[in-house]
Amino acid sequence: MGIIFLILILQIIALLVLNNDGSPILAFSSQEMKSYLLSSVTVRSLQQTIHNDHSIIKKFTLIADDRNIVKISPDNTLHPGGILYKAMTYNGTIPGPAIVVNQGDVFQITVYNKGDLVHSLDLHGIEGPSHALISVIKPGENRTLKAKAEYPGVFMYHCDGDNLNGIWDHIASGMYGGIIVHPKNERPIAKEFYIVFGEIYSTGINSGLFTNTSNMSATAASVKKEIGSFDMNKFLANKPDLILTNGMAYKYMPFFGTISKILLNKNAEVFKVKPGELTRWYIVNAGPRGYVSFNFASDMIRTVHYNTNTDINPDNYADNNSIITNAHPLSSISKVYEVTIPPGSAEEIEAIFPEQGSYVGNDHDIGRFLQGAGFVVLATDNSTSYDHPQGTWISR
Ligand SMILES: [Cu+2]
Repeated sequence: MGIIFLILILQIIALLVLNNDGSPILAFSSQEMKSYLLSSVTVRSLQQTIHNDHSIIKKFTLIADDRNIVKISPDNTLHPGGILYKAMTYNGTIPGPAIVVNQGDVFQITVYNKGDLVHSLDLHGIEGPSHALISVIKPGENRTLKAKAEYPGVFMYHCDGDNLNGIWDHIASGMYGGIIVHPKNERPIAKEFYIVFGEIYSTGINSGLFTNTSNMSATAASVKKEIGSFDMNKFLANKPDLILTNGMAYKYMPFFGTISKILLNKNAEVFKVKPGELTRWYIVNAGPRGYVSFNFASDMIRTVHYNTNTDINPDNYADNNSIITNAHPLSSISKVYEVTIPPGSAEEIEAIFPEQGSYVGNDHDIGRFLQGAGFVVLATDNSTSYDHPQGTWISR
């Protein structure tokens, strides 16, 4: 009894740590609500429906909005004063929350549109428009989709604008996130993290690095705070200003340089792991245009792909279990240095950081790295199970 109580308290502490403002909160399923009943932070959006046949539907809520001003670069040497952007968001943050289900779960997502524009939802990893898409939600309205999580892995979700009209700026302005489907045949326990890359094309950034507006010699004091919004010309030219990691460039990168330092983020959080422990990273590339050449500097990685071969008699689709019974992890035995993640795609990656020290998860397109696409991983014996940066913890 004492141990159960202790575990409950630890879970609640982890939950509270992860759910203050500013960064993505996790979408909690109704099943997890049972464990976290004492937390008032997330209970509001959690519901559970038990049907006559005892099946449970997990319910998630997303609030679409297009009026949030977010900080997409901290005040640093490259962008004195920092950079603000008029974002479009699910649940108020870039990215939206990680939606976490188990393979075989039936779940539903209700999207409330609290914004001024038409929004929508497009779930990757789900088959059939009636399950994967909500194409139009007018301001003030809400719509719900229901789906079954057949395929394990990590996938992107995003806004399609008004039935694809505006999909470009709705994604580029932040309406995206990841859906994680834990496999029935689970991989070994690992410390897990949620990371989403995304590009920014802003009208508020006129002269590249070392400035945030038009003044090349800008200082934090002299810079005029200009709130940017989506820049169609930069988007068409494929010239992003920044590459965000979980909603901000340089969010987890304190500096470049040892002898000659470039300050990137004096408040940077870093990812902590124990040397030798198995870690698992759910990495989404929201794009909307560029590829991510992902690697951990000074470590090797292993990608996890699942056997989703459904080359079976379509008649078997009536039988819930027959579709995926042969699903099992096909993790490649071999390790690689780098993996390409196309826009709109995602990868489940495992890594063991063999010795103490700093590692850097990054996009090896170095131009994009300079624009913010990196994060520091610190391997230290002082790491614990619940010391994730805010919003990067994955629920079970
Ligand atoms: Cu939208």
